[in-house]
Amino acid sequence: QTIALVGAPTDIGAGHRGASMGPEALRVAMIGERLRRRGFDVTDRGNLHGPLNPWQPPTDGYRHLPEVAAWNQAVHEGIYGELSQGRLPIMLGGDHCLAIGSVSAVARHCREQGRKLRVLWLDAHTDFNTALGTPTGNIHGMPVACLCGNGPAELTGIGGHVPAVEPKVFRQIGIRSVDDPEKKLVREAGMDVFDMRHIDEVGMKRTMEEALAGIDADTHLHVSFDVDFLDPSIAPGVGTTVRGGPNYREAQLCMEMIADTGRLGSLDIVELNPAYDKRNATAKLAVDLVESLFGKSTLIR
Ligand code: DIR
Ligand code: MN
Ligand code: MN
Ligand code: MN
Repeated sequence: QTIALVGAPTDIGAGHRGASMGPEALRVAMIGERLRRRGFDVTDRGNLHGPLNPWQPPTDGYRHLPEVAAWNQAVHEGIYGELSQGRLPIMLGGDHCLAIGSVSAVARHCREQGRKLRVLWLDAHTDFNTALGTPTGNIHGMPVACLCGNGPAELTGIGGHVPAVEPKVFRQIGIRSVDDPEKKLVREAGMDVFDMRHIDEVGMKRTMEEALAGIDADTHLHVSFDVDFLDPSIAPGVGTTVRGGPNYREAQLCMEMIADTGRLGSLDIVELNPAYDKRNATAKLAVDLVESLFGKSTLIR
């Protein structure tokens, strides 16, 4: 199977500038070459295009809603096109608002193919905010809510099926920052959240067994990897660091256990912000972890 790299160079939904440089940082860290060396056929489809970041304050609870919608429409079409061609897309973000476009595309592909969908949301944050509860208006804090139909029509309607997905497709892992109004929404939606306390108490191994339970040969597995999932001591290159995240070995085990399912069908790498990084170290770390996600192991290959 061919892997397609799809760049989405924007920070349109973020609270800090610089995630727009993420795709190039991942290329400089040799993401394509590293996957090729592992035996994959990799094609770099270049970058999608969209509006510049006007850097405006929120309007009615949203920052840059028209621009976020335009970027997500482009991502939806780009990712849907790759899936339709039978390729495994890796979206190189860009901030996490872009998962509205990618996950809605994956959901549409799964509906058409009659396949089940599971989304692993690796993140410090639940990204379940709405215009009413958001402390910032930044739409990168809202993609899961929008995908579940709770958001503005410009975003919930991307892909033409509202809601794009049900909350039950998500397993959120690494969570340690949830805004107060967001907590109630997460509970009401019944979303499966494996927060850092859960990981501390039962360990990453059991957490991943729980998050991957029920995945079978008919399941398309999508991983939405917000780099702020990782502890800031190893991954400083993100705009919104939150202390107390997974360490290198925990993150690697997480990726290895996902690889073992053999069901990975699509991936987002988002929120990487080279403006906050040191010598591209966080991009290199992300690429190491992507190698594990695509099957690198110590004794076999
Ligand atoms: C915060 C930060 N919960 C917000 N969110 C995210 O602005 O909604 N930071 N996703 O990465
Ligand atoms: Mn497919
Ligand atoms: Mn996120
Ligand atoms: Mn986050």
